[in-house]
Amino acid sequence: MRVIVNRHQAAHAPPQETDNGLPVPPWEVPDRVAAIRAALEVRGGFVFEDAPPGDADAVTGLHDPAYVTYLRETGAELAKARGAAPRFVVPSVFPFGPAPRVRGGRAARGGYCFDTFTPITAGTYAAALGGAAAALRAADLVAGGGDRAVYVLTRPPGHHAEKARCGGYSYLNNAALAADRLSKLGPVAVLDLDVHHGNGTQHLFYHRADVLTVSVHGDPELLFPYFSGFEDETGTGPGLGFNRNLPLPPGTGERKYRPALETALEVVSGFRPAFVVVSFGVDSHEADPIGGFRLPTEYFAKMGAGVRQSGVPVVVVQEGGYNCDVLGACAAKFLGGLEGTTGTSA
Ligand code: SP5
Ligand code: ZN
Repeated sequence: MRVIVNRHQAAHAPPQETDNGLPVPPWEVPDRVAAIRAALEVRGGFVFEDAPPGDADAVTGLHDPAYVTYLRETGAELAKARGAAPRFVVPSVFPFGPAPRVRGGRAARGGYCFDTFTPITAGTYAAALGGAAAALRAADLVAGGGDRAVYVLTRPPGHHAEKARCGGYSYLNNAALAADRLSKLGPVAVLDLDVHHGNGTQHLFYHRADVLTVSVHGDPELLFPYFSGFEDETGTGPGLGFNRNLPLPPGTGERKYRPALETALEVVSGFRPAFVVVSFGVDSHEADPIGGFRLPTEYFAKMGAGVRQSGVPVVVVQEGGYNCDVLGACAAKFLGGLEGTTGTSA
């Protein structure tokens, strides 16, 4: 299987995230990608390819051009920082209300971001754009018919990023960009298996019938992103009926996950997609520090095998997963199941 690598991923390495107002060490770190790559190299059968150079014009079809400019220019400003000047920006205010005014940088920080977990650094734009380029390259490979499955090994993640807002460690929505490109060729299903709801992906396609979005995740009443991912969110306008959320309680293990995944896969198959894009997270693993689910490593092979049953070309995009000791094994299991080289049916 081909693995498209984002060579710029390590340029994004915020020194902290902010949780309930307190600075804490970041969970979303460059070592995550290194750990996965090392495990895939040991297992063998993967061909690693660098993504082509990123291109802002390739992301502004889905993302707001002004937001993309904001990411680029904020990073360029931070690159000039000297001495005691801050090395990242994070919002302190979130412009809300009937007519929020966003005149300057401090308001823009909160206008273009929905949480305090997602700092912008000097290297964020390069890393995020590299991930987008990797996802688009993977889409082109499966579109070309030569590859049945391509894995996008990247960070920062993407599935929480909306049209004009970062959040949840996500800046550009890699999976959504791949899905949007593939949607020019036929119907696309996005299956989100990260433990957190893919609110950004849902948001980007909520009004569209040509891209189905299906997500299995922790109940947002109790888990990030808290404001999105409930069962009654089903799409709007022409997109009504083309969004499906399957929230599950904290502590979910294989017994509760399996029927939800089966339902998700049935919904995907019923849509008769030409392509499937998987937002893949390992934060549903029992050893993840923030997910709260209890899936064992072996189960990831069954997840991959389940996706294989769709029978259509698949782009797998790496999203979350924060225990570097298990990331590689789980990714290898999932991709093995997807290829049909390991695992049994879900
Ligand atoms: C892509 C992705 O997985 N984004 C997830 C963003 C979650 N951010 C909130 C993290 C809050 C961590 N709280 C720590 C509790 C530790 N027991
Ligand atoms: Zn996640």
